[in-house]
Amino acid sequence: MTSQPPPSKAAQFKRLLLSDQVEFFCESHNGLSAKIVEEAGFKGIWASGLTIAAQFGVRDNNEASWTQILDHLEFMSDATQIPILLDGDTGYGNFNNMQRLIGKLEQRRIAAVCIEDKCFPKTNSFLQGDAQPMADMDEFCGKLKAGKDAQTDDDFCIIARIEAFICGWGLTEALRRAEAYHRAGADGILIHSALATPDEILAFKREWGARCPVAIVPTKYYATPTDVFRQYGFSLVIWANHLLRAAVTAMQKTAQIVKADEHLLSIEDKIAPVAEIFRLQDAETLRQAEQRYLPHGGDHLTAIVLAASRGDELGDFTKDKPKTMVPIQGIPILSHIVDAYQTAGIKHITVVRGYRKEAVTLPHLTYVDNDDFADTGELASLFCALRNRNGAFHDTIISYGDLLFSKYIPQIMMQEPDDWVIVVDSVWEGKTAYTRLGGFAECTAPNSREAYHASIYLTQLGRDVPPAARHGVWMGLLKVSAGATERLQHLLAEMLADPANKKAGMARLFQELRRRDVSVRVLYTVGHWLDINSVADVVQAERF
Ligand code: SPV
Ligand code: MG
Repeated sequence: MTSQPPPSKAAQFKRLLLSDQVEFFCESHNGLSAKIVEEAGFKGIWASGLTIAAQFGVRDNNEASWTQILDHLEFMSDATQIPILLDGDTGYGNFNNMQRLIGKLEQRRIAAVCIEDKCFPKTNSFLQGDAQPMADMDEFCGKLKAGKDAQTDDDFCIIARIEAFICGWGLTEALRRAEAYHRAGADGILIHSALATPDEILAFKREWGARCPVAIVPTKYYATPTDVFRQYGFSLVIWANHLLRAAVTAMQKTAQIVKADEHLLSIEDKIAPVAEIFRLQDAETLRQAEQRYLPHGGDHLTAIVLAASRGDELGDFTKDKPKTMVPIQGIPILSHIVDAYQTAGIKHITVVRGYRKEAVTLPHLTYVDNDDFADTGELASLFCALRNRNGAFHDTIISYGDLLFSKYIPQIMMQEPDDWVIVVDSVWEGKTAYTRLGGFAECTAPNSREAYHASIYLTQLGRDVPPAARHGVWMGLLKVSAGATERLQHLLAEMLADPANKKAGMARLFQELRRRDVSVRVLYTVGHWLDINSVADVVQAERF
């Protein structure tokens, strides 16, 4: 079943405008306040000319250019999913400017615009309103028509705002204009009043009836009970400037206190914590995207090297140090491993030590000790590393301390989004050096040219996979996503509670994952690794 895309912002707005109940829009003046309005549960935003001008520090007299307003609106629109009704002043010019405006608003997913019948540059309605000239009615009708003709989305709405009461004209003029604007194609009327009582807007609504939806801005008649607006059948109530005014009071108080105190103690617990700002900015989504798209970011990647065992098979090589410290080409195996991880962008590397732990002292690594190494196995060492982890879980690569591999191996593993990823070498027969074998792997498909493009998964892993089922050899590296690393820790705790698993190796983990139907993604490779298990391997490794 395909899910329906959410309705466009314009469609949402139109639905609200035409709904048979009163709807409430709240002012916002930038991306942050728009988000706050949305989170508060409002279904729509009033992009107020007054408050946008004020947050710029300029007057509500078209001092900010219309393109500056547009740029600003884009932030508000990007930050929210609910429709925005722009207070478009007088349309920033004549019919031609209005047409360009509509095009630009639609591009920015602004749902609707309200234009008022005054002259450019306009003045705020509460500043000597009755001294303000009104626009010529016919010219304003032309502007509305031009706007409606310019819109490409049928749902885009144009609200005609009548300033007849503001400019000292009466009800008759208001109704005459409402009728003309309605005929010119306006989707709704905004009737404005600067009185402290709702008398004018109620008189208007009584006469106008339900010929088209009516919006109001109760800034001055704020004491009127909302039920009155409901009873009169208004469509839209706009709280037009209250967030900016709240912010101004809070900012003034805070600035005065900090200036006087010269310290932050009296305000710190009265203001939003920085974490709240990050939340509003959605820093978390970026963090997750960085994990996905910045393979060299490093900070979110970790590696665990299982290096607790002696490596008896190397004889004298490991008398006074564990296998991971045996030198190859002049430096310990562990240095090669660290080098490969660091080149792949993995900065945090944890090494599980056991045998002759004092000999494992390379710098800039985190060490965790499995002092019970002689009587426990790889899973116990891995559990030690996870349990002693510092802080959050990260994408993690787990590998052995005696394994040489090329840096491209961890790189390709980290790029795979799957929770569990292993690398399988499909060409192993005849290579004696690979005899210890992390285990034979049977996969959902053998390695082939097609396998390169397909998603292949592990079906079983171990030494006892029948020869006919073997698609390759597990190289001894496992990538586990951050979320799965947390699950892995719980799984190991569960498994190790069973004494039978005390000495269990990694193959046992894969059996358990299979039993639980956990998919393990397989990446095929050919070569690029070496498992040091004999003196002969040490010699061969000199050429690796
Ligand atoms: C605005 O919010 O900018 C308005 C409403 O236009 S008013 O300030 O009341 O004119
Ligand atoms: Mg305005």
